[in-house]
Amino acid sequence: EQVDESYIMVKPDGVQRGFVGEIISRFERKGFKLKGLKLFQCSKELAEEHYKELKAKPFFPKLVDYITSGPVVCMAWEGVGVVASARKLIGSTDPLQAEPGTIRGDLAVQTGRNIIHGSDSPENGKREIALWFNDGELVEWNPAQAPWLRE
Ligand code: YYY
Ligand code: MG
Repeated sequence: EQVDESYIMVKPDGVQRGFVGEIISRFERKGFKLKGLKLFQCSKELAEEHYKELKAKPFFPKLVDYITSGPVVCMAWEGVGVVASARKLIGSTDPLQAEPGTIRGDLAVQTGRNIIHGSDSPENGKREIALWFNDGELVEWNPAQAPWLRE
């Protein structure tokens, strides 16, 4: 079983709309392990680096403005299959296509205001966690519930 890491971020609209607790709760309840958490005002440079694969897209400038428009909540989550599972919990990029029960399906209506980010591969999970967190901000710990989650 492959243990990987996902970078999950509540975007500025998710913070402004008061969904921080609800979003953290969905990942906690699933059984993933929180390794890093902070409220953060991101710079234009960091937003551009995070989304560098989308640099050529017409929506890129608006995306960078959106991500820097207010504080975000940065999270590092670890677990078996966490990257793929988090994408399922989050739902489709376009919230109108996202299934009910998913975070975007329940809480958002527009792609440009889709309230949350989740890494799209284990490689990008590692890359994004290294980009958004400093060394001292990530914690190694053993959740007491571990034996009740995995046999
Ligand atoms: O990984 P995910 O966030 O679901 O979608 P991406 O294709 O990586 O795009 C990143 C981000 O860009 C998306 O969450 C909103 C924004 N975006 C947009 O504003 N308009 C699009 N047509 C596509 C993406
Ligand atoms: Mg993406």
